[in-house]
Amino acid sequence: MPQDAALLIIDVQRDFCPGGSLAVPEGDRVVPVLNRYMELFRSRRLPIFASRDWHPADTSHFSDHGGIWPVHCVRDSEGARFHPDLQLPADAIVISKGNDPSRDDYSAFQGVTDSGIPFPVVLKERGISRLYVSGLATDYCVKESVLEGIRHGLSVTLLIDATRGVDLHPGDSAKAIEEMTRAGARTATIASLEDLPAL
Ligand code: VGL
Ligand code: ZN
Repeated sequence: MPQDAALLIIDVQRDFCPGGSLAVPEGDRVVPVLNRYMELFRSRRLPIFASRDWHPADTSHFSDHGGIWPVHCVRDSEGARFHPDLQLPADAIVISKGNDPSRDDYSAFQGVTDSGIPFPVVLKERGISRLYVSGLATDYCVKESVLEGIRHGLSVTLLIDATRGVDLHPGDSAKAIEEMTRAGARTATIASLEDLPAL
């Protein structure tokens, strides 16, 4: 069975879910289906990465410092925690991004592991060439991560039943999906993957 695939779950954190400070409409709806994706990847012994937005309090990403967003996912805060129902396995690899106070860092490829290893380096070390991308938000971090993955030469599949968008402007998420597929991303759902003998 090929071992070059991995699951990437983007930013399924409290602040991006209903009740959070930058709530994505229906953001929490991705959680049950992501639990199924994680089960599937675990059963095939494929790695699971979970990125998190992890900002300092005084970043230019926030509107009180010149950016466009309300304060969200300040590192170590309650709002920055993963959704409580997301069943991340103990060996999931957490990727933190947005640490730099002068950059937005929408893409998980700008992130680092707990020991400071850049995400692209971890992918290379593990021989991962195919990424299955999911999470929040479709029109920002998911889109940027998918496009950057393709630029890095990876084969990227967007899990369309496990992503939701901000839609700051109506239609942004639909446009983002179009842009990702035009760039070469494939799409899949849990049913289509569960039916495959190997990912
Ligand atoms: C995100 C807006 C601001 C995301 C992060 O994770 O998509 N969106 N910061
Ligand atoms: Zn952010």
